Amino acid sequence: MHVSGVAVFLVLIIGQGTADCPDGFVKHDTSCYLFSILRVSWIQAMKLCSVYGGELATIESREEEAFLETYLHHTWTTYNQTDGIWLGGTDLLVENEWIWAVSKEPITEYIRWAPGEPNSINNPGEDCLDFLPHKNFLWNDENCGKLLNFVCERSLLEGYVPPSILG
Ligand SMILES: [Ca+2]
Ligand SMILES: [Ca+2]
Repeated sequence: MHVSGVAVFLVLIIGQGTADCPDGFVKHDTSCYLFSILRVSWIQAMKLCSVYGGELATIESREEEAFLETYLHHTWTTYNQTDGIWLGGTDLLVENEWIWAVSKEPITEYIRWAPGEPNSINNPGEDCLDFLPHKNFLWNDENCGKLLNFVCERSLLEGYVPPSILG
């Protein structure tokens, strides 16, 4: 039985290495990404990503940013595209304290604000994070009710439990 135990172990290792993303997602590193040209508010985007078993994308490194830029350049069409694309960051809870909404991790390690951002202009302010294809994908704080395209991300890691914000 020892040999079959090793075999099972190897299958698990191989299975983990070749884990695939669900249909419609693209794989990069340990995540799967889905770009949607639907135009929705930030909270609607959060819910839709949850339905897809993920969350609004979090960008935690220059490398991840570069992947998303390349992916979006290839996925991008002129059909129904918006000026910004929702990401999973917000300062809805405490003004000027930006966090990744699902993990609650403060956005401090990797930051990529566009010049002059976050500026929280107009009423009711701008508490949700998007990035701007027409500005080299630099970041902006945006009115959470604005209707934008969005990117979902879900982990490929073993034991990953998709976040649920649907209650
Ligand atoms: Ca991420
Ligand atoms: Ca802004």
